[in-house]
Amino acid sequence: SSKLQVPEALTFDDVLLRPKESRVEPDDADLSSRVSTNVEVSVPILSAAMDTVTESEMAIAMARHGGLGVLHRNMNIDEMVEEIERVKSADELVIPYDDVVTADPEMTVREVDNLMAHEGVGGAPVVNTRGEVLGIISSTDIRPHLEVNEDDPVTEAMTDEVITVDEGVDPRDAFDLMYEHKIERVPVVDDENLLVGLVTMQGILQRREYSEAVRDEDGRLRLGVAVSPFEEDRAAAADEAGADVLFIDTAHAHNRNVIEGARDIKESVDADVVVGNVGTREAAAELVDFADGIKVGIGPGSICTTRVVSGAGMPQITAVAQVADVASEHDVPVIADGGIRYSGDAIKAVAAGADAVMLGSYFAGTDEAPGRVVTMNGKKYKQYRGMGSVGAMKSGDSDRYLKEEPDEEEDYVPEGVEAATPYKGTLKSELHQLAGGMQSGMGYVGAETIPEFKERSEFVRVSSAGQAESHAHDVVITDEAPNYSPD
Ligand code: RVP
Repeated sequence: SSKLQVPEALTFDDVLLRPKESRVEPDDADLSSRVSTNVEVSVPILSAAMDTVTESEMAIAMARHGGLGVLHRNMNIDEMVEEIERVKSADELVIPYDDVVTADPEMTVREVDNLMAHEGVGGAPVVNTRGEVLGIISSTDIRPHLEVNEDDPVTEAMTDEVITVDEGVDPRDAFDLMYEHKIERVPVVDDENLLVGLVTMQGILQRREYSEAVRDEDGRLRLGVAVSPFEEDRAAAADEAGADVLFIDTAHAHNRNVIEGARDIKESVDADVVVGNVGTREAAAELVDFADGIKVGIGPGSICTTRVVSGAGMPQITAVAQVADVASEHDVPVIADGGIRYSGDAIKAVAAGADAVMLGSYFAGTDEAPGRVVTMNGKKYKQYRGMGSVGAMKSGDSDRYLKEEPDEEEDYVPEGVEAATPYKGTLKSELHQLAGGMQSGMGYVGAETIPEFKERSEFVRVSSAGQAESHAHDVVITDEAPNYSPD
């Protein structure tokens, strides 16, 4: 029967990169790539749109370290807008007027001191009710050894010859000015000397520290935001709030209604629109003419039970390769989403044709992921759950899996589980291992850039004996490695 002439589909453990002659040292391998038509990243890595993985804290850390966080959508639209604004304003050079802590000239030194301590700032412009800058006060002006009395008006203690900069200041000029005058903060004023914002040395230094950071044209951190194909108002609000990429977030995007919804959204927003998930050539062919990126993964996720529950899915290396065959002809970026356990899996996904990879479980155990650390049997864990699990569906939108909210808990048909993942410390060190392993892979293949690597890499097929040989074997591991744990 033709039903039994079945094509083979492969996943990460079925293949290895064929080593090739190389002049590339891993440190010199350049991981920069793009996640969508207009959004470039320094490392081709995204954190998953899951409520135990990406909220603003994760998105800020991902963008600062060169990748991209994708905000989940198990929150209402107002919360989403706040989260987006948190990311977009995190590294803003000029703190906008509304966010600047200012002192009132009527206040006493003590009151200003308390205010600054309470707000966690080291200084404040003193402005009158018109918003005019009268002076600037810093905690060093009111140290106890100085000759100021706590009950004196703040105008006695402040510096009244204030160095200010004009609106639209070049950050470098502000830095030079602060350096030259040994000052920590400079008010930004308009032509009537009214305060419009504040530039701080701390903000400038922070920006220098994150040289790999992924930023928009205005220097703000970039982020992605997951939206449903059926909620145009959410998409519009995310776009308006400054989302750089909208991720049309479904478990099966090769669906007429999803494609129509995604198209409508694409036509109405400025942000790039990535559509997913898919896992076949035909699905990719439907998306290439309007999507800014295609996300691949039907069932590979660590917490995903789609393949077992529904009997449908596509092993991830084959899924990525098939989609990339079509997408590359139309110059549409491909993101491999799910199933990545090790850095080697991530670079194999790129070899199969992905421009970037998305991970959930790998990051769920870090400090920046939502949720707290719990201890079980003396080991530390963090919660990690599928967005199609009962718990996640109950606490938010269940339409990722195109299901109606049932009346009774036992009526849910979940396609994900609720789990715990080992606690891992900072995102920075996890990303360092992941990116470092990917660079190693590029070194073995002799490719200096991601496009070159995609071109040059070749797979060999691995038997189960070969697979066993790949892992640590015939030994008892005595010390934990930062990038490997057998499972
Ligand atoms: P992983 O990195 O293997 O943990 O996989 C994360 C991916 O799994 C997500 O980006 C998403 O595509 C998918 N996912 C999320 N929830 C579920 C589910 O409940 N089935 N699957």
